[in-house]
Amino acid sequence: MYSVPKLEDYSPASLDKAAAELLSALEAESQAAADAKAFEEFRNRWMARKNGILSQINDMWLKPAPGPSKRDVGQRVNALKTAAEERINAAQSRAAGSANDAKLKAETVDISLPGILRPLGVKHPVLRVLDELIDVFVKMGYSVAEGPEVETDYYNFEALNFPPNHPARDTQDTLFISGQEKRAQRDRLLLRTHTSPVQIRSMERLKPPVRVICPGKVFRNDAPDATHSPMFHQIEGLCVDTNITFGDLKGTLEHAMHSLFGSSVKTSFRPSFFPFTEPSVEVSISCPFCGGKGCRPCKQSGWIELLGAGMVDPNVFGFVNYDAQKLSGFAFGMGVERLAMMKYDVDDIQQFFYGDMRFLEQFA
Ligand code: FA5
Repeated sequence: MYSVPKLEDYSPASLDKAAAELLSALEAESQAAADAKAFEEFRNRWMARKNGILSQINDMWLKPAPGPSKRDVGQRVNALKTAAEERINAAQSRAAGSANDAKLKAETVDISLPGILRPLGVKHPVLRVLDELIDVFVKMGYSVAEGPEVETDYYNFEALNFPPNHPARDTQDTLFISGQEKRAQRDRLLLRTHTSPVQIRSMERLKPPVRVICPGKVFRNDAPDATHSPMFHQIEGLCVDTNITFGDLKGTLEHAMHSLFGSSVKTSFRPSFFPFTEPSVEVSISCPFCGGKGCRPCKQSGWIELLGAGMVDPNVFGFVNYDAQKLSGFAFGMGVERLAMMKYDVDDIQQFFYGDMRFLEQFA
């Protein structure tokens, strides 16, 4: 590395030689100072007040020069200082440029790279079936009504004509809210076991004729298995008017099942019992997988039971001050998960609640 020599000879020729050596060292070091750190070192080595090369030539060349040579040495030292400043400025812009280049390079966006694919969310299969059914009934002139998931005993049981000791009121089926003992039986809170309370709430709110569907979550103290879940969805239907007959119920449910499963499915109505409908029925559809021949989903019977329904019991009209002499109506309640299981050939109801992406992605 260059170091400033002591001058023995102050003749113009040897002054020029010493100046030329210094210039070429300056040039080489300036070129080598490629980044900010190297530039800093380079500048300090040449410009530092104490012991920088430019100070050294002042002290070692100019100060000791004999009187007659002072002018020659001074001119060269000044020229060298000017040259050094130029090289330092040039090196500074090169170093800044390289820092800028590095910054730009780091920030470069490669627009030829494929983008990050963000998976789009889709409707959950249960909500899909729910919305599809709502659509079918809205087209038939029904409106949508909702009710609370935490219900009173009155709406969930009493106004629906459940006698005081009906087994459905038992803690075996119903999830009661604790600490309700001080309240009257009818005001005690529970998680609704079906969407039927919304029938009562709707009739309290509306004058007949009434056509409502009531979708929502319901809760039962059922142990989870392939067809039971402690939380599931129901969609309730209620139609009240003058001259509503069982034929209207059959026609309405047949139309809904055809819309959901295709026009080739058949419906079957078998007698059943619900306290709030009389007569009551269990409705099954012919198995959409085997067409009624018998297969695994329909347990070889050719039929799949989907919902409960019936004609509104006149006692229920009594609770909402509807005139049971003039009015008649039908109601039904479907388990939405069970419908979704049929529609999408899902053999375990729990799949709807695991949140397993491998299952859910099939509906994307
Ligand atoms: C009822 O809940 C009546 N409220 C239905 C009704 C409404 C009848 C209006 C008459 C008039 P049920 O307990 O059968 O009925 O339940 C209705 C449907 O809910 C069943 O057909 C089934 O599809 C579904 N379901 C019942 N329990 C469960 C469960 N633990 N998990 C998933 N789905 C269930």
